[in-house]
Amino acid sequence: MTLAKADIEKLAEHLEKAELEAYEVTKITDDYPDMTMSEATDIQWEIRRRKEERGHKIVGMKMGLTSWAKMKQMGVEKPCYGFLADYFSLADGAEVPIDELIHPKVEAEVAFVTNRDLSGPKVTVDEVLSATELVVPAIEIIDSRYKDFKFDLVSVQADNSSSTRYVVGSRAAKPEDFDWSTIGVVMQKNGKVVELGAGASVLDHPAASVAMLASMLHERNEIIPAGTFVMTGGITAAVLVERGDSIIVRYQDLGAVSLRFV
Ligand code: 0L1
Ligand code: MG
Repeated sequence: MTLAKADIEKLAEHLEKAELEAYEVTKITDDYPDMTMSEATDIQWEIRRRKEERGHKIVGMKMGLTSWAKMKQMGVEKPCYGFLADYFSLADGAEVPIDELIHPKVEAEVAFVTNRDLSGPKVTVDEVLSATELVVPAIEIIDSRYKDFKFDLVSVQADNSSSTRYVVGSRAAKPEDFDWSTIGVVMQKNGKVVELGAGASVLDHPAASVAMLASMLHERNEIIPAGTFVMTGGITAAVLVERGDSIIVRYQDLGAVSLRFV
């Protein structure tokens, strides 16, 4: 299928409006069943362009659906990626106004900050680690614009991989400080443990997620520039939250990160 530029622009506006005004839409492949992943990515990059045109900064990237648990939960077979805009960032302990969101879920993640460009289809875990300045614990809030979180990989890639907000913890580590595949996380909701996991849930090693992002960007002749903040994907399954819920995620040797939905 070849989507016209006008269709890409129209679909980007449609999905971004749903994000900004916090309402659900049906998945876009219902109307465009032959849409390709590359066209979906064009829509995502058009949403990004629209935000930059209005003065927002892009402050990082995220990988999504990087664990078998998440792929199974959402019924897809491959990861996707998205961008993080400046207004997505929240402080640790923040109160999140739930009315700004549709049906948010939270995920425990680790994020990498790079110090060298990463590019090409075959970046390795070791190359990612040697190009990493810091690793930080983080919580991602995702909020698919699609009704009931029902989508396929193409629709979700167009919808900026459900990106909406994120929070980073106050403790950072060097890449060599831990084995990131065995780092443990425990998520509590309202004081009860709801999810737990280890770094290897993310493509066997969270750095493999950064390598996969480099490879997906390479398909568009893009790279991960030095200094990029990359959320590597949920170590745990995503947990639905409602007004009044408190979330705390404890990371092995890296402290805790928390949020409350108001
Ligand atoms: O960050 C994620 O893993 C989410 C990617 C998009 C799929 C979803 O909304 O669950
Ligand atoms: Mg995520």
